[in-house]
Amino acid sequence: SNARFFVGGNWKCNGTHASVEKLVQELNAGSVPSDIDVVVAPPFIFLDMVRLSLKNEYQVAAQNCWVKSDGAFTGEISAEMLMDTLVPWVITGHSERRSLCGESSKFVGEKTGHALDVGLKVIACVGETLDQRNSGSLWYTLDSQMQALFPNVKDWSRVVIAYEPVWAIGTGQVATPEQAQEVHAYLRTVLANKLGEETAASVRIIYGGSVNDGNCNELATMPDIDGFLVGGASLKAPSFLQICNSVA
Ligand code: G2H
Repeated sequence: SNARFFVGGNWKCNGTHASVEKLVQELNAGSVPSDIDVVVAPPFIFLDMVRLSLKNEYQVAAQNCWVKSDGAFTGEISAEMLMDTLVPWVITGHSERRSLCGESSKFVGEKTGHALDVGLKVIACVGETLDQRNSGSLWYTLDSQMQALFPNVKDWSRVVIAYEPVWAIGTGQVATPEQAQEVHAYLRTVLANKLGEETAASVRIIYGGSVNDGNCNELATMPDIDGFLVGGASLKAPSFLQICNSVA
C-alpha cells in the first residue's frame, strides 16, 4: 500500500541503565528517513528516560498496558499513565503476552479499544503458531484475532497491525517474502471486508519475526508489507538503523 513506512523496535525485557543509555546514543548518532515512522519500545522502567533522551526523529511505545483505567491492579501500568507521561504508542497482543501471560484475543481487543479511547496509538499484533499453520487453521486463527479487534476500534488511523508468525519469532527462521506477503494481503482483505477498500489500504500492516539487516530489503519490496516490528535486531543500533533505511 502507499501507507507511510513504519519500523518498530521491540526491546522486550532486555537492558540495563548503561546499555539503554548506549543504545540511545547510537540511535541518536544515526539517521533515518524523514518520511517514515520509527518507534522504539523499551521496558517500562526505561521508557521516560528513553523518551527524554532520544532525538525527535524517534518516538516511543510501551510494550503493553492494562486493559482498564487506574485502580487496584497491582503491578500494572494504565493507558492513562502512558498518555500522562507523553508516551504516544503501545503494543498490544504480542504473542509472548498471549502465550506466556494467557492474554486471549477478546482481552487483547478490549485492551486495544481502551488504549485507543484514552488517546494512544496502538501496534496490535496477530500471528499463528507453527501447529496452527500446519494443521490448516492459519486463516481461521488470523481471522479470529482480527475479528476481536473490530468491535473495539473506532479509529483505524491510529492502529498499526503487526503480523508476527510465532514460529518466526526469535528463532532466526524468518518468513519468506512470499509467505509474509500472502498473509499481509489476507489481513488487508479482512480489513477491507469490514471497513472498505480505502481504509484497508491506509492501515499499516507490518511484519515481525527474525527481521534483520540481511532480510529486510527483500521483505520491504512486498506490496502489502508497510514496515517491520523488530525484536533482537533492534537492540543493535547499526542493524536497526539499516532496517529503518530499507524502505522500498
Ligand atoms: C517478534 C519480534 C519483535 P524478533 O516478536 O516483536 O522479535 O525480531 O526477535 O523475532
